[in-house]
Amino acid sequence: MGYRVAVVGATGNVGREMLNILEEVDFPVEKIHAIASRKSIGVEVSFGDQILKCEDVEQFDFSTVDVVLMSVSGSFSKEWSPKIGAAGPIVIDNSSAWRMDPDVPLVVPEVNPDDVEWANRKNIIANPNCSTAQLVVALKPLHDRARIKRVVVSTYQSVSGAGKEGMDELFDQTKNVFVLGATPPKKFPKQIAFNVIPFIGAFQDDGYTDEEAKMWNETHKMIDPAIKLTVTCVRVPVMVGHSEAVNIEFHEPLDEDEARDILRDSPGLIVIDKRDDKGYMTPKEAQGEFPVFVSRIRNDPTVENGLNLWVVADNLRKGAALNAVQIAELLHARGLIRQKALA
Ligand code: 2RA
Repeated sequence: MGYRVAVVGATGNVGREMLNILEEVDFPVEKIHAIASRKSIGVEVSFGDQILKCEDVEQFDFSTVDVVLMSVSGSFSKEWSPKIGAAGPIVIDNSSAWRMDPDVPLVVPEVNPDDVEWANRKNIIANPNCSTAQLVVALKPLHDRARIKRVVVSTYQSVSGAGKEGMDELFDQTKNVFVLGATPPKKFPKQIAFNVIPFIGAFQDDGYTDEEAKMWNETHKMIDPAIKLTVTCVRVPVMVGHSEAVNIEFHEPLDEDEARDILRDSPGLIVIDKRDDKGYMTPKEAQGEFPVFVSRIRNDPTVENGLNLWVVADNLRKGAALNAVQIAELLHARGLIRQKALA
């Protein structure tokens, strides 16, 4: 016996990964539904050996399931998550719609697992933005030891963060550069093939982008509002895997050796940090993996108690689908999913 689970947005990059990971981690599933918008009704997606046909979100009776994993736009989630939550199941939402709602916990299980305890306020739990998820897994254990004063991050975000259209655009432009000349940008504001774009999301009045603001707002909600964090988010021509160059200043002394030991002992992290060609991680190597990888751990001698890190993860996994499934596992472990399903 297991839970009745629905994945909404099952045909997208992250929705498909949610189905893959539910199966890979052996989450106790009694019945699984792939849900999508009307235009995708009948589209087939796989769940292990099973082929699921997508069902129409408008027609689906959400009171018949226990857990709903959502990978949809913010506007869709704003409309649907409260309705679904009110129908009974707990909603784990991957959009930005609910992350900063004071009545919705924003959770990375390695960082703030106890926040799932108050998820019943709206029956919604938010998944952070991909670039925040991998960052906080690395920051939290260091903050617990030496209290972070300030963080400066530069991201190197893969095109899969912008969905399948982003991946198609990189693929097509790269091919076309050799045969026809590059095709004009559609999904991204400028050519992404053989280029980098220092802009993700939308500009705010202060000159930062909303992608950048998400990183400090979400870090404050999950770890500590006293952490000063500044960031530049950059799109790079990588298919999957976000990387981050992270400079941290602590209140208390913490050197690279102790930081390496702390990170090695922390959940969800793998330290790959040797000073040779195999001693650091790249996004290509992180693709398809569960952990967050930390490399290039170095003292920063230009500030008191400074440290530099290189943090890499699969943005579709830890940055999205895996984190959502880990939240479901956490709810299961704490008995917070409707128990009648397991009776
Ligand atoms: C991106 N962070 O990489 C976004 C996806 N959530 O575009």
